[in-house]
Amino acid sequence: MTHQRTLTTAHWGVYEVEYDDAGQAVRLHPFSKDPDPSPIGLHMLSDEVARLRVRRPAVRKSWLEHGPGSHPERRGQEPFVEVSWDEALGLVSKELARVKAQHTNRAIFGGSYGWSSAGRFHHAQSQVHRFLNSIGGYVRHQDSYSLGAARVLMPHIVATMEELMSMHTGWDVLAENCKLFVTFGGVPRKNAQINAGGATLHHVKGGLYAMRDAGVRFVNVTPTGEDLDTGGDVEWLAIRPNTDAAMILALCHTLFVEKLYNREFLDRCTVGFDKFTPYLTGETDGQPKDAAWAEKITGIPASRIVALAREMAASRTTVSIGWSLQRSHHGEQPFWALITLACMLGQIGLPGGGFGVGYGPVNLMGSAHPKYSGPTLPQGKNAVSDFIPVARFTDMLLNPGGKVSYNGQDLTYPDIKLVYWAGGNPFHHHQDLNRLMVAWRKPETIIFHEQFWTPAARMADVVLPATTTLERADIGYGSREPFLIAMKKAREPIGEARDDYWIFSELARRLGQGDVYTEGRDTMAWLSHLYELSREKSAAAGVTIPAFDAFWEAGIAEAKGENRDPVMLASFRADPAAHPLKTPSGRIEIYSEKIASFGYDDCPPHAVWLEPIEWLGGKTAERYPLHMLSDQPTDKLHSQLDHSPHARATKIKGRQPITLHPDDATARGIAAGDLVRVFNDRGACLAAARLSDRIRPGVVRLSTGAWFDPADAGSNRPLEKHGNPNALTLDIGASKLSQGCIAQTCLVEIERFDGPAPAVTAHRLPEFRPRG
Ligand SMILES: Nc1nc2c(c(=O)[nH]1)N[C@H]1C(S)=C(S)[C@@H](COP(=O)(O)OP(=O)(O)OC[C@H]3O[C@@H](n4cnc5c(=O)[nH]c(N)nc54)[C@H](O)[C@@H]3O)O[C@H]1N2
Ligand SMILES: Nc1nc2c(c(=O)[nH]1)N[C@H]1C(S)=C(S)[C@@H](COP(=O)(O)OP(=O)(O)OC[C@H]3O[C@@H](n4cnc5c(=O)[nH]c(N)nc54)[C@H](O)[C@@H]3O)O[C@H]1N2
Ligand SMILES: [Mo]
Repeated sequence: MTHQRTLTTAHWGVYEVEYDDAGQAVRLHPFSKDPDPSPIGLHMLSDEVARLRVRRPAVRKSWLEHGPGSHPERRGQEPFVEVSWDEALGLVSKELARVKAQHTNRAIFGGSYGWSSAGRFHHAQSQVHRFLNSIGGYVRHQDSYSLGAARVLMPHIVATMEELMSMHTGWDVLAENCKLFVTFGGVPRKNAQINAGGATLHHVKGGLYAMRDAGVRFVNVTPTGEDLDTGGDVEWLAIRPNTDAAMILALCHTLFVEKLYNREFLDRCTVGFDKFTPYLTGETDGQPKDAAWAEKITGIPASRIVALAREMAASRTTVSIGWSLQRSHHGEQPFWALITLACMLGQIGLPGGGFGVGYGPVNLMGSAHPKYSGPTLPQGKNAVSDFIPVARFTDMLLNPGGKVSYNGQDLTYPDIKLVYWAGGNPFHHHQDLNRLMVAWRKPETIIFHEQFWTPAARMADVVLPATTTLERADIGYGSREPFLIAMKKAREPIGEARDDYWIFSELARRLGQGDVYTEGRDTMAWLSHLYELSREKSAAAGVTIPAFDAFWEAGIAEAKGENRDPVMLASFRADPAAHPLKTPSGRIEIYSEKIASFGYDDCPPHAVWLEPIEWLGGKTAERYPLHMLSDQPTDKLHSQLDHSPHARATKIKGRQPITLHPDDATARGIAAGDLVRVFNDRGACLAAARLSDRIRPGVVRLSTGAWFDPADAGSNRPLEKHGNPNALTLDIGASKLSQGCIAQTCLVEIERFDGPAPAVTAHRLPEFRPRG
């Protein structure tokens, strides 16, 4: 007997759920329509994944016995006591009411950053924000770890990152028209497994291979030659990390002195070029930003930089940049320099020419499917105006009342007493986790909703068990994906897990705001309501989707409509007056008067090269001579599913592999598979050596995602046992403009670890104690 399969959606793809005769979901299969499905989620139903579920509401022992604020230094080390839902909801609602009454809603941090799961209604971050708004507001965050620097810079000079991401020229147009594709930071297909809300058809492999078949030439500027696979030849320029701005400026310099730039485009579509050139030529500081200068900084031969500039000017060229480049100190600069270079080439708005701000980071960019907006849960109004740039979380906890510059404003850090998190893992995403562990002792109460006993959940006071996408009904939608997915509930929740929506509804009810939060709808009523709102908006944008009942019955819907803007910024190029940008001048700003008015020494009004605080050309490299890149993991999304069989199979001796050049390994007596200690002044972690000659000597790569596993959570700077790079990274802002995270600016040293290796304990359950 065969059974009807249902579909489910994760950020990394759609899966088909197989059922047995008893109607139990037993297996997941790749989505049959997807040309390049991702294996990340195939084990989501497995026992190994279920083993680490949070099964019952749990409260840290001292907090339960002695109340909020008791022994915060014991977070992460003390046992939990499991309690009933009724008791847990009573404790949480009473504590929220106490903090509101004693300290106001300005003492509640609900920034709650994180990717949560796919599914538009149960999106945990939206749910927690809607809930906290319904009870009087919370201190929020702005921007993301993904795009701290670029998200703040780009609207000043071109357009918001959201707009730019959704208007990238499609892979089909690139294959037909582009002749030379130059990328800074590769086009990593491992990253394009993901699209926020759910990739449905993975098109990056097909896109790149079609470009190769059409004869496009590829140049990849990156410290790791492993991040671009076209199935054919790629020229790899192994640049020193964090020096791309210097290389791009030198490309601009060659175009300028050889008069290879497009004056007509600059005059018509940009402002400020003539205020930038005195810096480029060295008139302002005595240093021409020429190829010889850039060679010393970047390690790329001057002759190759000069020749590349000529090749770019002579052919239809797209220049692309990965997001990791702006997750670095002064990370605004490579982006601004790239836009400046693209303006000088003058091919913006032409098919196959211009720029991309990330082909590769996610599946969205390069999609030829129509643009329309999907269902979103309204979050209501926040009565609290305080916010922080997202990556300044530790600074906020450590410095209440302290000041921080941000995008032309002076912000004051609020005094946080209660932290509420649903759908994120700060002990994954934040930098310098040893510093965060100290700051984490400051709040009186930390509440988490979690599916799994993650490192962050273990560090909380109250943990409420949340369902997974397989245990609830929802709608799958990813930007510029062709399909909407009816995510049918595939199985009953494990343990006593409840939907975030149910938890917040109950809390809102206890706090007298039940109707405000639920508007009287249950899950299915919300799904059809949000879907129908999205259908109306789509129709206005010329995209048709079927009515909700037909969609739910069929299990899938295709969004039909035209791809109206197949070439990025084509209408702007054709007539900038009729299609102005939202910048102050309406044009691309090579020089920004607005940013000039902020007067920031670390983000001047045009693209520049500024030395990062740590890099291979600086002083710290004498002690820590290896630049550590912490890129996104191939086998999972951030920390999600780190314990699944798929991700565990990539570990060596249970640790995260760190990639080193064989010369760097030999110099340190390290062989492939050896355990190593990676360290700097901020911390140390264990990892396992993986050797590759596809990495620039002096650079190492330790992907993120291994669950943070400090040997002794109570001590300062404990040894991290599992291979989590954020035990080592630096926690300062990219600049006063953006305050973005700078995970990619980090020097380390490595040695072979010969001692008895401490066991990895990250995937063990915490200790539970009966009450009393
Ligand atoms: N060193 C270094 N650090 C980095 C980066 C880097 O490049 N280098 N990258 C940064 C970037 S770009 C990002 S985006 C961040 C990512 O950081 P996060 O988004 O915080 O990481 P995730 O592991 O995706 O965390 C999501 C959490 O939500 C939980 N969850 C999933 N679904 C639900 C749900 O329905 N309800 C509830 N209550 N919980 C749920 C998951 O179990 C998981 O613990 O990391 C950043 N950190
Ligand atoms: N499988 C998987 N895919 C993901 C994610 C995941 O966790 N897992 N996370 C998603 C998220 S939230 C985001 S924000 C995106 C992030 O997308 P990106 O920021 O683009 O991804 P990274 O993997 O950090 O880096 C990509 C490449 O940039 C190179 N690189 C690093 N530093 C430099 C530099 O200074 N110069 C140059 N030229 N190259 C450099 C690295 O070697 C790496 O190969 O990925 C998304 N995709
Ligand atoms: Mo991200």
